[in-house]
Amino acid sequence: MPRVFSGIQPSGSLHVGNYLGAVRQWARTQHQDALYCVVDLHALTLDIDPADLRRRTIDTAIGLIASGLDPDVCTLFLQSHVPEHTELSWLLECTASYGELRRMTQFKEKGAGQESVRASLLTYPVLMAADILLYDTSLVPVGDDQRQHLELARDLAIRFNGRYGETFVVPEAQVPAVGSRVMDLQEPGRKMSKSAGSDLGRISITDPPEEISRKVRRAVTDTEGTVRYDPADKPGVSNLLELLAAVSGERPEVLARRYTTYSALKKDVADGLVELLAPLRARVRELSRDPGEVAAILEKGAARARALAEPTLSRARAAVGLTPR
Ligand code: AQP
Repeated sequence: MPRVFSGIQPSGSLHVGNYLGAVRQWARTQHQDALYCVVDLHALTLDIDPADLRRRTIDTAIGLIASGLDPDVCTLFLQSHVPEHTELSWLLECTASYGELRRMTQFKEKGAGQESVRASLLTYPVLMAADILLYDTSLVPVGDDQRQHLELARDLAIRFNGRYGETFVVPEAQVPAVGSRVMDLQEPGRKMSKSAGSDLGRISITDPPEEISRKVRRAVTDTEGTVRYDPADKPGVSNLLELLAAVSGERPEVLARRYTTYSALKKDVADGLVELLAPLRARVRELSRDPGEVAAILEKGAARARALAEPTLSRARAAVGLTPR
C-alpha cells in the first residue's frame, strides 16, 4: 500500500483553501497507511509569540480531526515531537545547494535581499523534504502552491540516492482536480492565505453561517455581468464557480451554464459552503472542550511516527558514512 504523508503549518483555524486543497484529500486517503503532521518547527521561520504558537498548534490539530482525520485510522502528530525530522534535515541540507534554495518562490518573496531574514527561511524547504522522505512516502496530497516544494523533495531524494546508494523513496504530489488553488475572495488574483489579504477574503472552517454568507456576498467579481468559467479573464467569478464545483462535485464550466446573475451564483456558493462546513464547525467546538484528549492523540501519533522514522534515518546515516550509534 503506498505510504501517504502531508503536513500543515500551525496556523490555528484552517481556511477553505487548506480544506479543499489539502485536508479533504487527507481524510479520503487516511485509510492508505497515512501520516499527517502539524509542522510546528516551520512556524519558527517567522516572528512568533510562543504562547500563540502553542495555542495555534493545538487548534490546528483540532481542525484536522474536525475535518475528518480519525486518529485511530491515520497517524496524526506534531513535527517537533519526532526529532528525526531535524536530523534528517541536516543530512539533506548537506545534499541541497544554496543556489536551488535561493531560487525558491517563498524565499524570493519573503526574504531575498534582506540581511536580517532568518536563515531558516532559506532552509525550511529542506526540512519539508525531510518531513516527507523520513516516512518512505509515495504520495503527498497537497494544494497547487506546494508543487515547487515537492519538486525539491524529489530532486534531493534522487540526488542523495545517486550519491550514496538507494536510500529514499521518490515521492509524488497528489493535487486535487478542483479546489487545488482557492483564491482570495477580495483579491482573486492571489491564493487564499492565512497570512496575506484581509479577513473578508478568507473563509475559515469555523466561520458562522452568516459570516460565510457575508464574505461570499461581498466577493469581488467584475462588471461584465455574464457567468462564465474563465480564470484568466474572470478570476473572481471563476473562483466562485470552482468553490461550487468543489462543494457539489460538478465541473465549473457545466455549473456556469446554470446561472444568469452573479447574485444567484453567490447565494448557491454561500449555501453550499455553509452546509459543507457546519459539521466541521460543530466538531471543532466539541473537541476544543477537551484539549487533554487532543494532547493524548498527538502523543500516541508521535510514538507511531518515531517507530517509522527511525529506520529511515538510520539508513540515511549509514549511507553517508556516519558511525552507527
Ligand atoms: N488557497 C489554497 N488553495 C488550495 N490549497 C491551499 N493550501 C493552502 N492554501 C491553499 C494547502 O493547504 C495545505 C497546508 O498549507 P500550509 O501549511 O501552507 O498552511 P497555511 O500556512 O495555513 O496555508 P497558507 O494560508 O497558504 O499559508 P501562508 O499564509 O504561509 O501562505 C498545503 O497542502 C497547501 O497546498
